[in-house]
Order: sequence, then structure tokens, then C-alpha cells
Amino acid sequence: MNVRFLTMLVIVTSLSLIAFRGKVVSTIQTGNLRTELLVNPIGIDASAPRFSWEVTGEQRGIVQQAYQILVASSAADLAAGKADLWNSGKVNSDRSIHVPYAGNPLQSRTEAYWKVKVWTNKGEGAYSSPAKFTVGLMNENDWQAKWTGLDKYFPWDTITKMSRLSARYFRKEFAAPKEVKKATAYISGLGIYELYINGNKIGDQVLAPGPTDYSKTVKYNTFDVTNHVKQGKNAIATTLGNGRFYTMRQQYKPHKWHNFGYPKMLLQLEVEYKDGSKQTVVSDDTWKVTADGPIRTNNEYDGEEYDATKEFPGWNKVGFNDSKWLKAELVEAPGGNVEAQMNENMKVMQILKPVSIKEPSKGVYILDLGQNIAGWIKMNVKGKRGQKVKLRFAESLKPDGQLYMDNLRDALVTDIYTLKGEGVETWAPRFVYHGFRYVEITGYPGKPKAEDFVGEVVYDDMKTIGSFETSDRTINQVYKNAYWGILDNYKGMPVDCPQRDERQPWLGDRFMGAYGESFIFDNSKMYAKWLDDIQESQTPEGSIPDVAPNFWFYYKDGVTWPGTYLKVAEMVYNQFGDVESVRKHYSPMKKWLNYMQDKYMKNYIVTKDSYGDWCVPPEAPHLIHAKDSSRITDPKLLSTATYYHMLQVMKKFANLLGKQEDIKEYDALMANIKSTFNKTYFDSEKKQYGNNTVTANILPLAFNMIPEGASDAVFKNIVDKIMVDNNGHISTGVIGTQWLMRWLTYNGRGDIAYKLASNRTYPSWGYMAGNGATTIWELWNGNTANPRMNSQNHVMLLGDLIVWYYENLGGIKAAEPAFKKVEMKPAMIDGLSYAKASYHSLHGMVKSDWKKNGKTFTWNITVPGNTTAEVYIPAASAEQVTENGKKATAVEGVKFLRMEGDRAVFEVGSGQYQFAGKQ
Ligand code: RAM
Repeated sequence: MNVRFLTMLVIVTSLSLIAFRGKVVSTIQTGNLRTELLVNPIGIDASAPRFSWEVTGEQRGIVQQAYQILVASSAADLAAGKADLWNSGKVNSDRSIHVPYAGNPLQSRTEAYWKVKVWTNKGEGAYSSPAKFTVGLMNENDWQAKWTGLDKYFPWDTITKMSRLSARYFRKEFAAPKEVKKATAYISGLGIYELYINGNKIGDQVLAPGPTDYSKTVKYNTFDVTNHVKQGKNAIATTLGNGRFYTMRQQYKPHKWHNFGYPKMLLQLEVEYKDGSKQTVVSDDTWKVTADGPIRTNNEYDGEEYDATKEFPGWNKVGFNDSKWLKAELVEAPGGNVEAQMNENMKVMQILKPVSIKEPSKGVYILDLGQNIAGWIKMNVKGKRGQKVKLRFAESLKPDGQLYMDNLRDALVTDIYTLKGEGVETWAPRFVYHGFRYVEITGYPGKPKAEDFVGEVVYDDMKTIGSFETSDRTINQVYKNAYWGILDNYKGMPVDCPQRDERQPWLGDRFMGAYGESFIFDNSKMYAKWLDDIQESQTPEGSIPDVAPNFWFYYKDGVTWPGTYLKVAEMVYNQFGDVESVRKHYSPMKKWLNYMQDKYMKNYIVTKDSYGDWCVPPEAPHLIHAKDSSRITDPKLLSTATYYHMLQVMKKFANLLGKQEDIKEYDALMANIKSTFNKTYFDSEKKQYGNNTVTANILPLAFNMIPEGASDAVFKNIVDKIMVDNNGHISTGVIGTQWLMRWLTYNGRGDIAYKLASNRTYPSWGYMAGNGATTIWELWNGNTANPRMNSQNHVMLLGDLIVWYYENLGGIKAAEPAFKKVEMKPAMIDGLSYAKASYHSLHGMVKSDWKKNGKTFTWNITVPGNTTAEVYIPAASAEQVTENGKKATAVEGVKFLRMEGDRAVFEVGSGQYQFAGKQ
């Protein structure tokens, strides 16, 4: 068992006045401190926490020249400048993100306080306010707790094809003889847990811990519970739900499902007294347990049944009579390394009030949240003991106003609440989530009112870091739908959908999606964790699955789904500067490429593919997949081109890690693949690839595989296909759409990309929105296709749309990792009169807000401290450009670089600018 780290993030902001040459000339701020503890610095991985901060100030062009980090084991020491853990000294460097800790080895349970001071070209900052982090249990022998549970089911459980278990309740009382100085709880409750001390729920997380392949890794969470443990008698209690541990359907298709056994927990409460003595309370067979409580059944697909008449008041407090409860048992460990969870837990992130409640048939009420969400309903209800309220969930309604449930397959999605009959009862389930907009309510005593219900939206506790708006209402609506679809599908891992009997972390869906999403949410930790999930699911031979964690065993050895492993690593590097993930995963990635080469590459063509260009618009409205061969791209073409692109990504990684030998190897292989690929798929007369689908042509264009001189002609085929054959509509599926919008734009046809983005006729994202979608559909024809595979909340068809929104419309793109250098180059498209985007990068806030009025272009931008930006201003010459009313070429800190086509390109440092240009 390897045990790793935890961190508690404290974000602080400090403001300090800078004395410079005797007078105050500027305000430099060192705010937003971030500590990221990635791996164990003294145990197995010998690595370190990383520190990041933002440098901001009123002056333009602030560049950090040096920093000094102090880390102390108490706030008082830090305040006194006593850095007993680490004093970095003054380091001459402009680096302000991911600076690794290099002090005294951090021990388990260390509390650390840190602050940073920066020196800049515009003056010297004072020390920031402090931030804090704590170290978790890093060594196996830090754990005295035992895996505790009960390896059996109960008479009321259903052990069938659709197995469902009741929740298990555990409790223990203990005495804390002295005054408590500090108390910390470490817990992993599998599949999912709730923790209570003296009747209070600890933490605001739900459905925790994060899901993993528990035989490889188990995540634990840490809580400061100092305020909960009292001198005297105390009670500690947990509830365990099934989550992904005791999985749904494990009897149904055992070859497909990964089941881990009955719920179990590892819990350690460490109490430190004011006199310096210590006490540890752990999970073991001295605990009592029952499954005969209110949560009668729970699983993600089928719902939760809660019988309030079975509640045992006071069960999680001192003095409860548990003599009828069973003795908990020591059980086998799940097998995985126990690690601190570094990605965010899920939480109730938003609360929605219903927009209406209707009664389409007698006694059947339909509640409408107005938005397709993932989460649950919290309700107030008053009635007689034993009355049952049944809630069922769906994404849309049938014409008769009843729930449309055909597309949920065999998920029962039913919550049942049995009243105890004691006044107003408030209830929400704990161990389930549903994907829904509508709720059917039956059995509710009296007439339910909209005010009796709220929708609680559940997803990973990530910050929203981007905003985006344009003058086009369809684009704005689709952006909103995408935002909702993305957050709905964050469940400690990215799942494909939240509603039907699937909800799996499919790799292919996020190949480009993860990148687009990173503009809206700080998904860096979740995706870093997902890379670990993917790596853990790699077979010893090197195969990467289509679903990771591999709750479903799908190892089909295509390239386009497993390739997401590399693309996500590239994303966390480009967007968040996470080199560590690249370093950590480089070897397994290479192993996968070698495995695929050895097993499936014949004469430089990769002969295996699994899903093709999944979900192209089919020829008939009811079809899920096209049968018409002219719509289908040759699977080998997809695999081979994508494999080639994988080598491009690997080259970038190899460069970063200084692996020159590997680069030679990749270059040689790429040359061979490219020439065979062109010989096999390129028709040099017609200048088309394969059967001339947009996807067949756009991949070689995006990957730079087209023979010299032929790119324009290939591009023309793409344009003709869209504009002539498809009447200005999209014809790509999951794969082609990943490159479509940007490569149309790069090749001078942003107008076509804009047409696709603003279309409201079929097939388009706008068509979905126009037909009632409040998220993104799995299928372009989601309103007509067979319900067998037709989710209304899938993100995979977004392709590169969100990237295009931010980079090409907003004009915010990372020219260097983590936006150390920003490229600001909004495409000028007829019909679009303004775009406004903001992005809170690791270096700070980037903003772009442009308007076009006839030939005049005005642009307000914000560039974060310690970064630079290249700004591309539409203008016939540099002389046409003004900044804040003055000639830009004469403004200090605004440097003209070059003309590039119809753009004057300037370089600027941090600050706010107001540019105007004329064409
Ligand atoms: C279905 C879903 C999923 C996709 C796989 C291949 O299960 O559409 O999102 O990745 O197929």
C-alpha cells in the first residue's frame, strides 16, 4: 500500500504598496496562491508539492524577475519569517507556476504555511498573505485502521440480474478524555460514504470518494474535524452506499462488469490533545453495523429507496442503543494503493427551482426544471406514516406530457420515499444521481406544488474559469447547452452520459472535448486523475481500453478512443502547464504505441479501428448509425491518420522531456506512415482522401500529411462537400468534428465554420437547441433516432467547437503552456459583430472583448501579470491602429511586430488595453 498526500487549498489575496525610488509608484499584488501536492516527496515517488501564484498590478508590462518562497510549520513562525520547512532564498526567475517544493522532507500530517514575495521589473512586492496545506498519511504504517465491512447481503436485498443492496450504517462511540487541540479524520468508504461525528455530517462532499479501479487505487479524503470532537463521549458513524464498488448489473454481464465486492471502509480519526498526547480511533471489528436502516436500496442506475419509518433517531450520536446491531467484520482490503484524493469531490453545486408542475393524468404530476441536469430532487412533503412518494426521472416528455423513458434502457431511475408522518419531512437521496429535466411524482400526499421541490445539481467542485458571449443567439444558446452538458457529466471522472444504464468514462468522447472544457472549468486535477485511471487500466501487453476506470471491460484496440490518453496529457500540459503528468505517463503511452504498432500495423497502415467516425448524421431520421457508405469513412484511414497524429504528440512530449533518441524513432516511423498513407488513401487526381468525406480529408489536413502543394485542393473538396453536397451542413461524426471548426477557420473559411455554428436546420448544434435541447445530444438526429442509443446529454459531438469559440472567436489561445504567452487572434467573420470572452488562466485573468462596426474594430483586452500577448488587430497597416486613442506604434509597451495578411500584430505585456483598427 502506498499512501500519498493531501492538500487543503487556501486561496488568499494580498495587496501591498510598493515603494520604488522613494515614492509609491505602483501596486503589485501577489494573490491567488495555489499549492498542488502531487505525489509523495519522501516515499515512493520522491517528488514534491508545487506552488503557483498570480502576479497582478496596475502598471502595464509587469514581469516577475525573482521570487522567494517561505514555508513554515506554523502560521506564527511564518509570520515571524521563520521558514523552518523551506526558504527558497531569492530565486531569479520569471516562473510563477508549479514551482516544486525543495525544502526539508515533508512528513505525514505536516501542516505547512507558505507565502511568496516577488520582485518585478516594476517594483518589489511585499509577502503575500499565507496559504496553508497539510500532508496526508504517506506511509503504509501511518494507517492503523482496518478495512471494515460485512461481506454478505440481507434478506431485503435483491441479488438478481439487477442486484441492489441496502446501505450499511456503521457506528462507534469513544471517549476523548482531555481538551482537544486538533482532530483529523481520514476516510475511504467504498463505494461511497457519508461520515458523521456526534450527529453532524462532515464535509459538503457527496458521492465521495472519487471512483477508481479499486483493485489498483483507492482514494481517501481528509477532514479537519477539530470542531466536532468534544472532550468526553463522542460518536463516529458512517453510511456506505454501493457506488461503483458493488456495481450495478454485475450479475447481468459479468464478463463486461467490473465488480469489487460488498461496501467497506477504512477510517482513521486522529485526536491530538492540548497536553500533547494523542489518540487514534480506527475502523475495525469493534464497530457496530446494520443494513436494516432507511436506505433500503441504492444504485446509480435504479435509484434510491428511503423508508423514513426505518430511521433510527440518534444513531450517529452518543447514547444510541445499538445492541441489536451486528458486529462489523474485518474484511479483505480492496487491493489498491490508498492515496489522498487530489481531484475535487462532487458537491451540490447549483440549486434550481422548477419552472412548472403539471398533472397530465390524474394523480401523476410532472415537474419541469427547465434544464437537463445531473443530480437529484430535494423535496418537502407532509403526510401519513407509510405513504410512499415515487419519483421517476427523464430528459424529455412524450406528446401526452408524460415522461419519455425509452432512451434510458433498463435503468429504473426511481426514487421512493416512505413518510414517517412527522410534520414536514425534507428528503433528498444520498447514493444516486439522475440525469433529467422532468420528474414524475406519484403518491404525493395532497397536491404537490413547485415550491415543494428543488433540483440539486451535482458535479465535481471545480471552478468555472471561462465566460463567453457573442452577437449570435444560436452560438450563445449552444454554449450554454455545452456548459450544462459538460458539468452534468463530471462525476469524479468524465462520463458519457448521466441518465441511462451506461454512465461510463468513455475515452473517445473526450479526445478533443477535454481541451474545449478546460476553457470553461478548471478541470486540471480531474483530468490528471483520469490519466492515472487510464494508465492503471493498461494491460501488461500495453493495450489501453475504451473505458477507464475499466468498470466495463472494453479493450477493442482502436486508436481513436485510446488515443485520448495522449490528448488529455497534451491538454493538461498546454492549458495548465502540467509537465508532471506528461513525465509520468510518457512510458505507458509509448508502450501503447509500440503495442499497437506490433500488433496491428501492417505495412504502415493501422488495420484496427473500433467505432469509426462515430455518429455521423445518418441518411434516415430513425437510424442511429449511417449505413450509406458515402457517409462512412474508412476505419483504417481513421486509425492510421490518428496514429500519425499520436506520434506528433509524442514528439512534443519527447522534446519536453529531452528524449532525443525517441524523436528520431518517431520521425522515421512518421515518414513511412505518411508516404504509405498517401499512397493508399490519396487520390492525386481528385485530390481527395478515401471516399472524400469531410472527415477523410480534414484529418490529413489537420495533421499536415497532405503531399506538397495539394492542400488547397483537398481543402476545396472539404468546402464543396459542406457547401454543395451538404447544403452548408455538418456531415462529420465524433472524429471529424474534433478538427473541423478550427481547420476551416485556419484555411480562411471561418465563414463556413460560423455557418455550421449558427445553423438551426438539421444537422447542427443549433437544430438540437431549436428542438428543445438544453444540453448536447448523442446524435445529430437525437429527436428522431431509435431510443436504443440516444442520450440527450452527451458531449462528444461538440468536437472542437468550444476550442473554436474561445480561441477563434474570443481570440484567447495559449501560445505557451498555461498562457505564459497568449495568442489573441479573433477571426473576423461577416455577421458576427461582437465576441466577449474571459479566461482565468493559472497566470491570471485573460479578457478579450471586441466589436465590429462597419470597418471599425474596437477591442478591449486584459493580459495577466507576468505574461505577454501577441495581438492580431484587423488593420491595413500598423499606422491604422490606436490604443486608448493614441497611435499604437507610439505607445510605450505596445510593440509592433509585423503585418500578417490583414492583421497588424503587436506584442504587449500585462495590463488592460483598448485597441482600435480600421480595415
Ligand atoms: C456509446 C456512447 C459512448 C461512446 C461509445 C462508443 O456507448 O455513445 O459515448 O463512446 O458508444
